[in-house]
Amino acid sequence: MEKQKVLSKKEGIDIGNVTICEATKQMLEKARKDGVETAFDRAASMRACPIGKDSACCKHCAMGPCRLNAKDPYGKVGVCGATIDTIMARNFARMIAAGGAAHTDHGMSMLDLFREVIKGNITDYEIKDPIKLEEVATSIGIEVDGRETKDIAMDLYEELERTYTQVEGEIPFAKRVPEKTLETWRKLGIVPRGAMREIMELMHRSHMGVDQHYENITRQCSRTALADGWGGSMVATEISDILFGTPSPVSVEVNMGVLKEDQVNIIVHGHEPNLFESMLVSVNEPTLVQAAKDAGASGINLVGMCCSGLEMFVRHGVPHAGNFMSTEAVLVTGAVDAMTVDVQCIKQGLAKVAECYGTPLITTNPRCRIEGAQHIEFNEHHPTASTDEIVIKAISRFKNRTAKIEIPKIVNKGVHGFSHEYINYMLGGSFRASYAPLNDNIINGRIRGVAGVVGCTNPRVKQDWVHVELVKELIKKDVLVLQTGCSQIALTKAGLTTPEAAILAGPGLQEVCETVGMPPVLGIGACVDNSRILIAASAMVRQGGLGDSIADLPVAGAAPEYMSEKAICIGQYFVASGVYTVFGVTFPIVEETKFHKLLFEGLEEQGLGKWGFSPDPYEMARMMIAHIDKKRKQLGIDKARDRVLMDMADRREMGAAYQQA
Ligand code: SF4
Ligand code: MSK
Repeated sequence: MEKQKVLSKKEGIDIGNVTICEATKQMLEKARKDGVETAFDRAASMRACPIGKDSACCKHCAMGPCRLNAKDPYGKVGVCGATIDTIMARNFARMIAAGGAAHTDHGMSMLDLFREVIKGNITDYEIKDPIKLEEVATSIGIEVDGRETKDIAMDLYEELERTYTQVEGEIPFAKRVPEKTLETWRKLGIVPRGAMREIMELMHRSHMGVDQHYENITRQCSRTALADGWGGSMVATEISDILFGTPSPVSVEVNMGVLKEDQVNIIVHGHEPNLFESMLVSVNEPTLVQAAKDAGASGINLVGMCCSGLEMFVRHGVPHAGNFMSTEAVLVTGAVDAMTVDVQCIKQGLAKVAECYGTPLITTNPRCRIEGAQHIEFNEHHPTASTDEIVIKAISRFKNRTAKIEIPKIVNKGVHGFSHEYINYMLGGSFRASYAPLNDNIINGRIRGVAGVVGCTNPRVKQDWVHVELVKELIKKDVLVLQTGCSQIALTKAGLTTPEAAILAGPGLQEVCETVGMPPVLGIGACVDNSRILIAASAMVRQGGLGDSIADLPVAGAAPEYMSEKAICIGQYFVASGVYTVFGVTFPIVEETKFHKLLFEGLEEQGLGKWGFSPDPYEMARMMIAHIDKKRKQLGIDKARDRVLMDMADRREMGAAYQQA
């Protein structure tokens, strides 16, 4: 095994302090013994650049790079004269362009697949959820009554293609936006056109010498981010549901203990469900199962990681080995016989760790190749050709395993798969599916409000800890939590995604959870599925009683351990949709500047949401709850909550008095 640089004890990380994930800790200990480096080590040995961290530098042209002073932000300008506000806004814009491009490109791939399936050019996939197809079509004005599924699907494809290519006008899913929210967007000129146009314009405007007013740049940031949230990402989610099935609650196993020493372990990591769906077919192919047995394995064990894993466990109950910061650590088990990746959040460092343990790291998407990894291109026209080949490689690695195997014996269970459709059904029942019970319970105060807690893990903070502490605080204060992305894996490992976790919730939320039989923390999908939260928020507005726009709702969002540009784009589309959104870790802006004031206050004054920042989970919870309470007050429902809480206390007192008697 090739040794890597081992950090000296002095430089080395304090393993007990970089993560609360016990399995990851165990593997970091093993990695240290094996002389293998991970992102935790690199983060500790590489201090974040203080100027870059504040976004106070610009390298948009060769007159620079120009570095401004965050401590005296207006004391200096770039060579071209660009101010700190212009420089920060342009940097922010480019993060949104890149983050939005990632999810919209993924959505476009799903739409390409959909088109080829409808045309009959791809036969390995089919429309699994025709009811959802009709619902989505109806939501954007496509006639469905008495029509063939194929005809509806073709019309839907043609309409949704505009999400990407539309040059003028409003994208199709703008029809789903609550009227008052849409009115605000129209007034501000931020209703998105096609994502390609918005991203192209944002890149143009952030070029040297173009848009040099931070307010104008921010408007295009919002428009581009909305083209992702209500466009590319929403298409990705809806088409994935139509093709692969709409999730409904399923109990899943999470953590590294899902690996099996006596089986061929294959991990799929990335974001696109089509690769994973095909992998599921290949691992069940009788000849391959037999080949695994012939190699001495008792079977083939397919496991997910990161968002690919989330797509698959909500649809098929496939076990999940861990979130973003555990992807290198899982290879250290020595038990992974192949790790297959497609796009997004795939650390280049995986190649070195995989090499150390003799695990084939296999890239499959033409967009993502990694030096040192093998490439087996996934072709949707013959999907199992490549996934079969990957399984064969994994079997061969199993047969020739040389790495010492150590699998942490930790498995946690959670219930996930709360799609918008299922929440609707769960609350209202099959005959009158509706959001009325949710709104009623918010109005009567049992549920204080709703929070979306989403996003990545990041080695700059203790892995999972900020997510878990924040969510515990929120549910304790009767805030129902919706989750997407890597965050929900952190919460499952902490035992908070089971109905039994209701006991940790405040009395009002606990009562609702127990009545419905749901967890206080609802995992709803991958990071691209934040669109489900937007749809749920729109349904709450339409249901009535909680105001006329998303900005009126007693809701808040957070990405406590974010790391990706996708997260910044998601944050901006939540803010532009009307949601107060708090980020942790770090925020790429100098405080006390005009651009900071605009994002953290000004956007709310325009009728949108606003940004917040705190690295501390308790402060973050306090900020979110204060916002929820402010919205309750504006809606005139703050008194109802006081009454309910009094009722609960009274009830407890009465119970105690009864027992004493
Ligand atoms: Fe410097 Fe202006 Fe060029 Fe940026 S665009 S590198 S601030 S000269
Ligand atoms: S995978 S963007 S680390 S949530 Fe979607 Fe996880 Fe964040 Fe990637």
